[in-house]
Amino acid sequence: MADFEFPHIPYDPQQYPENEMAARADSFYALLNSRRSLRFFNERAVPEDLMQTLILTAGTAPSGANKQPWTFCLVGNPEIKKQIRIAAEEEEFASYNGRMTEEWLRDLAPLGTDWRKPFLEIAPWLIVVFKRNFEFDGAQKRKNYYVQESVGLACGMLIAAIHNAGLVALTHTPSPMDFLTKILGRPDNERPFLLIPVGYAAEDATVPDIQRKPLEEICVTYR
Ligand code: IYR
Repeated sequence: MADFEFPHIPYDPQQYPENEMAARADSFYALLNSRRSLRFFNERAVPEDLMQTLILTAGTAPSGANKQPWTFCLVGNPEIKKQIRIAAEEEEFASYNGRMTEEWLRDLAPLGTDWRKPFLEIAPWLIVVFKRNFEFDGAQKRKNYYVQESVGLACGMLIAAIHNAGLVALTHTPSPMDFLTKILGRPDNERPFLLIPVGYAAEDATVPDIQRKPLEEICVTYR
């Protein structure tokens, strides 16, 4: 084995016979293909330790130079959720009533969204994801790398983990979202990335009737 300056340890890869591999790939695809972004939540409580496990799962994502440039704020406090809803609705009202282009509004029409965000109070938990653009090392700033990509990957793993647990989520992006920095008192090296309400689906929840692109449209093969 190569000689490294820093310690390396053996890695024991999980491998499966081809038929088992295909069955696992099919069932994982079926699982993730049944995920939908939900806007209608139930108030039913979700245990905090379960939420922590989901966040640990997100934290397994690869990241630039392994800097793990993310902070997940787990908000269950009703008063803070209310503040977040009020601030988000204020921004969204301005967006839907003048800031967003006609084209953008037309593109969103199939989703049936508007400025109202009641789910920010109804969902038992909000995960507010912050990207860490750099780290403070005393007074010195240390760089993080590929922050956008890294945090995006972690959020993908997070929503997969949420779905796997039988819960629902919305990747919500109120814009602009600097109010989250203020409400949650986050430090200067962090910027809000995504606001993810998590919980059980409302009993009468609906989702837009929209489709995923077929393989031919998303995959180009070079044999
Ligand atoms: N941030 C707004 C608008 C919005 C924008 C996109 I792009 C979406 O995919 C969905 C909504 C909102 O959350 O309603």
